[in-house]
Amino acid sequence: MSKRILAYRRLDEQQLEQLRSRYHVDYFGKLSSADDPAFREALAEAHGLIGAGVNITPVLLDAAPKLEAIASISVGVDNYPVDELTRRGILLCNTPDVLTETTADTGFSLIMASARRVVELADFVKRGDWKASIGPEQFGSDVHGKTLGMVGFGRIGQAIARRGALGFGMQVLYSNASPKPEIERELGARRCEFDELLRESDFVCAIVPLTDETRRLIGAREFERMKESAIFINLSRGQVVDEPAMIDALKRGQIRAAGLDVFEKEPLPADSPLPQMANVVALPHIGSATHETRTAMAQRAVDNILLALDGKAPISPVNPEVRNETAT
Ligand code: 8YV
Repeated sequence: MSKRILAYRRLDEQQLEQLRSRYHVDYFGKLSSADDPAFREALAEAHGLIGAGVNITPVLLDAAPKLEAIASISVGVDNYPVDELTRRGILLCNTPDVLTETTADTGFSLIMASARRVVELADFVKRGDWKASIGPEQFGSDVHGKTLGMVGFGRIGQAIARRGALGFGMQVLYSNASPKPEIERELGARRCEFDELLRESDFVCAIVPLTDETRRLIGAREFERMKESAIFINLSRGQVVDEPAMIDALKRGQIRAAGLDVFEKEPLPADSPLPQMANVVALPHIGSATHETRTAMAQRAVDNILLALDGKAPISPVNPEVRNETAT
């Protein structure tokens, strides 16, 4: 019982028990702030961290001198200074694969809800405004048969494209650092230049990891290149988009609508105009948020941290070079 794990995201009883049977666990199921003195105290003694939603800065790492490994309950690792962790010999693990299909479901529900104005018109019924047959001012746009442009074509991007191509007969364009010949064959997808994708797509769907290269990848210039009828979907990170430029494009009718799961600041600040805009469907970052998937992600993180603290190869390391292991 010499090592200690600091858990700062909700885990279920059975998962906590799994950790407690091996190590001492400091548990903050609902951490409000990384400045919480009790959290800082636990951090000073922690060999392992398991959690999500806290920006792990070099300053926090300085306060965690015993730290050997971190298991993030997320696939995105933009909350971690990966190079700095590697320099310090701290292993970082994430949760790929287990959230792919659920997050793609969220992406597709944003496509459908934005195109068919589902939220806006459901509210219209709820308000009691449905007094006569609806007219063209409330019509939406088709999804089937349209062109889906994927900005980023990793696991989740491919899963969204599969839904579009096989379920809705959509043409798939994608821009991605590397070509993906297998899925091109499976879906008839085509890799193209970013500007061509912006120009040709009816739905432009951003699903890239947040890095220095992708920060504000989509701004005024990109919205200008999209069709007036385009619908923009963001399922990656809010910082991938220049949010004021997007709001401007939506207000001016430069694009038709947006379906957003992520924002520059989360939760959305009270003065954000986005929730009030009729052509915006805004969700509270629910990409992977189903009972089944969040449980599977937490379980993957539990497995990762136990393996890592045992000196074994975790299932999904982000910086395996810390241990000279091979990524799986
Ligand atoms: C959640 C995600 O934000 O896994 C990710 O990278 O974006 C989402 O699943 C994450 O689990 C933190 O709550």
